[in-house]
Amino acid sequence: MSTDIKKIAKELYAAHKEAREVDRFTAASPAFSLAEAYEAQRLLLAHHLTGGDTLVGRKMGLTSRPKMQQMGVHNPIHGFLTASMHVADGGEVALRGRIHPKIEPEIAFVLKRELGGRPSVAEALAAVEGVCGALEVIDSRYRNFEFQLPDVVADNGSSSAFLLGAKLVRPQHLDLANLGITVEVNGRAQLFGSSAAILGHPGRSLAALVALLDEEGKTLPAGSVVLAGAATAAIPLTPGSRVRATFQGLGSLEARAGA
Ligand code: OOG
Ligand code: MG
Repeated sequence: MSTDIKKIAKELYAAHKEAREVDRFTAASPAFSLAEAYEAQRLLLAHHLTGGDTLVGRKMGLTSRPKMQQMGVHNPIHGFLTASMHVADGGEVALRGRIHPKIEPEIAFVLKRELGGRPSVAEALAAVEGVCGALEVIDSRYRNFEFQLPDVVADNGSSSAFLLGAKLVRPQHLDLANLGITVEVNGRAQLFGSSAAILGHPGRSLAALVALLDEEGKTLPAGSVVLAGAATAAIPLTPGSRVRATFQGLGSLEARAGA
C-alpha cells in the first residue's frame, strides 16, 4: 500500500492550525519515503499559500552535530519560511497556538539575486546581500518531538517562527567559518556555539540547499531569507522568558515568549 501523501499534508496542516500533536507517520507507514515526504511538504506549503500566506524563504535543518545528536536524525533537511512565521526582533512569540516550542540560534542569509543550479560555496555567497543573526522557533507537530527523517521533512522541518537580527553584513566582511554565538535566557548565558558547527561553514548549508532545490527543478529567488540551521541544540521556550542571541560581528536579537 502506498503512503497517502495528501492525507499526511492535510493532517499536518490541521495539527499546525489547531496546535495539536500527531503520531509520526513512519510508525504506521514504515514505507513512507523521503521523496514522498518532500511531496507532502510541497502540499503542506500549498495549504499555507491557499490560506493566504506567502513564501519568503527556506530553512535548512539538522546541519550541525549538536542538532543531529539532539534529534537522533543525521541528514540535513530543508523546509519553507512564510511571511506569517516572521516575528520582529524584540517581538513576542505567542505560546498559545503552539504545542511545545523550542528556540535555537541560526545564521541567516538574505539573497540579492536568484540562486539556482549547483553552486559552489563561493558562488552561493556571491549572491548574498547580507548575513544576519537569527532565531528559529521550532514546534514539531509530532508527539514528544519524536520523528524519523521523512516525518520531520513532511512537517516542514518542525519550523514555526523566525526572527532576524537588524544588522545585515556582507559575507566577505565576516569570518563566517567561525562566528561565536551566545544564547542568554532571562539574562543568563545558557548556550555557546560557533557557526563552524553548521557543516563547517554556513555557506555550505546555503550551497547544499540550492542543490537540493535544483533536484526539484526549483531556485531561490532574489530577496529570499535562508536559515542555515542551528549551531547548538534547541532550548524549550518557557512562558514569559526572554531569549537573547548574540553573534560575533552581527550584534544581538531577542525574542520574548508570551504567557
Ligand atoms: C528539526 C529541525 C532542525 C535545525 O536548525 O537543525 C532545525 C527539529 O529539531 O525538530 O531546524
Ligand atoms: Mg533550525
